[in-house]
Amino acid sequence: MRLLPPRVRPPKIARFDPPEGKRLIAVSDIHGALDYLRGLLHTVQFSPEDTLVIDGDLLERGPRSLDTLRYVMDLSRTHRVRFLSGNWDWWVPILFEYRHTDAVLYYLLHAPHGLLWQMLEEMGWPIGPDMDIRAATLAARDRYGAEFDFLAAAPEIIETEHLTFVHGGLPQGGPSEWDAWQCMKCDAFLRNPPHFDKWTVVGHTPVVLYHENVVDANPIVDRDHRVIAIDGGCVLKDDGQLNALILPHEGSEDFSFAAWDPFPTATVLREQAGSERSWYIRWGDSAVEVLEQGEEFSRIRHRRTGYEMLVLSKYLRKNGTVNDCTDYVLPLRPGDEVRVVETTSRGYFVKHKGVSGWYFGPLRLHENEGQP
Ligand SMILES: [Mn+2]
Repeated sequence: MRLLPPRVRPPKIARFDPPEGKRLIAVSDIHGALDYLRGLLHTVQFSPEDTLVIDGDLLERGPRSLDTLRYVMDLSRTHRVRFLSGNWDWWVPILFEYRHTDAVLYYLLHAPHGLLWQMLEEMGWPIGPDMDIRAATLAARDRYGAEFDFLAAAPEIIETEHLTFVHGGLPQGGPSEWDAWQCMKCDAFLRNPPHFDKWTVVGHTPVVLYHENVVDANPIVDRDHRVIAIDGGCVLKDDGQLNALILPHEGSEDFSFAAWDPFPTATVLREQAGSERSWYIRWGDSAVEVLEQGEEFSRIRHRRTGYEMLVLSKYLRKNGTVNDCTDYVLPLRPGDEVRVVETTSRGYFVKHKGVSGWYFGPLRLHENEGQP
């Protein structure tokens, strides 16, 4: 959602003191992927003893924004849940304060699965280029008052004694200079963060984008600047995952992580040496020249770097770019567990401990894997 003024208003900052000695779990960028959220909460055995902080971008881009919002609202009645707003959750200001009707209509017509789209569809309100978007949003507000109130109540920043949670990042300067939208939209915060006394936990920028040669979706802990970036790229990246940052209690620096993705698990049966050289072509820097077009794989040259690799032909786009991909070959040993993202005639594209790459040996797929 764009078209906001460069400065909107100061962020709402909520102070929160979690109970002592209880786990603190942070998740970000769920993006309407309810199955990832449920899977991850099951994986970490989330219980009423714990606190869950949702670090923004609960909604949009994924398939089930309205269901995901309702799930979190229900969850917060029985569990300790704190939700702060990301740039994709800011429906209330955008619809009812700034009234960006043209942008909202454009978005509705081009992203037919977001929160407002799902509300209107549930209401039976016809969506089309000639619709009265103002009337539609007011009708949605009448019908979905509880949902909009929940979103409107979200701060942009949550502070505990030792931690600051914010979706994008904190701009230079102090709270009086911060702007709510910039806090949510601060891109690639980890490239140049200020130093903070408190730990700052951010999402927004998928952590894979901070790496050059490998696709590594694990959270990044920058101990010098005291920043932790946790966005595992769920929904946005085909091989993405939903990460959880887990603190045994507020104030602990004994960080651990868990992740969930929907891919089947398999066991590696043959040793494989990792590649010494690899490249990760990613969104925003993905212009390629096709050197040899094949049915399943094509040889391409990355235009900016001249790097050549094989990519799945289905990843080639008509506009001369390519879906995120890598030629990295994972170092693996027999017995390693991997998650299988793609099965091809050359081998498997898999994830091992959050790192994506190729494996060319045999696998044993696990059966009867229970999905939560
Ligand atoms: Mn975001």
